[in-house]
Amino acid sequence: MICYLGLGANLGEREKTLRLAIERIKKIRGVELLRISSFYETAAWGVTNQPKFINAAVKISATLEPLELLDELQRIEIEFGRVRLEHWGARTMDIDILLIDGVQINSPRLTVPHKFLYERDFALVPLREISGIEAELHGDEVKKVAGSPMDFALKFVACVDKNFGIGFENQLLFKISADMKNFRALTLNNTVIYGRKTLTTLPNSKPLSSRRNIIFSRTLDNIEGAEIVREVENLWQILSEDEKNFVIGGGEIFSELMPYAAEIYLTVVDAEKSADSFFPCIDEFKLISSEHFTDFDFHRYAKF
Ligand code: A4P
Ligand code: MG
Repeated sequence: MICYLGLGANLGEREKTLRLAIERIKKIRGVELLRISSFYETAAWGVTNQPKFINAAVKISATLEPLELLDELQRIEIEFGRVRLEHWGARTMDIDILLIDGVQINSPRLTVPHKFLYERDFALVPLREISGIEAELHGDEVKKVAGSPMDFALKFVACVDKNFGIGFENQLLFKISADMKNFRALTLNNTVIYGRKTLTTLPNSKPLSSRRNIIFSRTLDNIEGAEIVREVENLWQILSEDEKNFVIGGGEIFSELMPYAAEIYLTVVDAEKSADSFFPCIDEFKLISSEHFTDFDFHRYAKF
């Protein structure tokens, strides 16, 4: 089922809490995180003498039953130390199920759509951003603020075969000079983000020159010419919105960061190869331009 969740926090480090909660939602078994909204600062609705909230929405695909999903989300709320003292009161983290595509529920524990969804701009504004769902707003105070991973506009670059294969036994499938030129032109003087295994596929197994290199590794502590991150959350702490941030592989890093991608530059080679790592599904993206060459195509996609 396709499902939209609303997240809100008005105590503590609100943006950081939201980012961590989104990562936790991504890790629920049977849940795939599909997209994330911007972050919005909103005046408290209901009980109004409390601090402002940061609100956001996410779109997920879930194989769980709705009540199982609610259990998982409530577990996350508890993990984040939410103490429920007062109905509609201040909280470190609140996660509501806003909508489930094609589903209506009216049970003691769960009402879907959420019973106040259409009355609250703090839920509707982020929901509209990621769903294309139209809804009338009420003029509540909802202001876009920095802090969402989407602010970094991650751009993915990959070269794939017809089946979206990208590599085999830690080697790239293709070395096409026009594609390598294109990659260089895109990434030069910008930031490249990749996994430790991808490092071994680079020239001399060294970080790329004339670029800021950020490498995901749980084991290495120090790589000359690169910065190391262990967790996705660390990435948001060191990236800059003023730089162009390219994610360049491999398969695991693409999957891990896919919900946060804004754009994709894909070279699709007219061939079928044996592969053991693949580019993830791009259903959340629309094709915005294509260039055709004899043996391959350059495609550019953006989130729609
Ligand atoms: N429940 C029923 N339907 C749902 C659903 N669709 N999603 C039940 C999640 N839970 C649902 O909610 C109480 C019970 O609702 C849950 O145990 C679940 O079984 P809660 O979140 O535990 O308690 P609550 O949050 O105090 O009550 P409620 O009615 O859920 O409050 P809301 O609607 O979550 O509102 N202002 C701004 N600007 N931004 C906010 O995020 N949030 C609230 C809380 C108030 N004002 C706000 C914000
Ligand atoms: Mg709630």
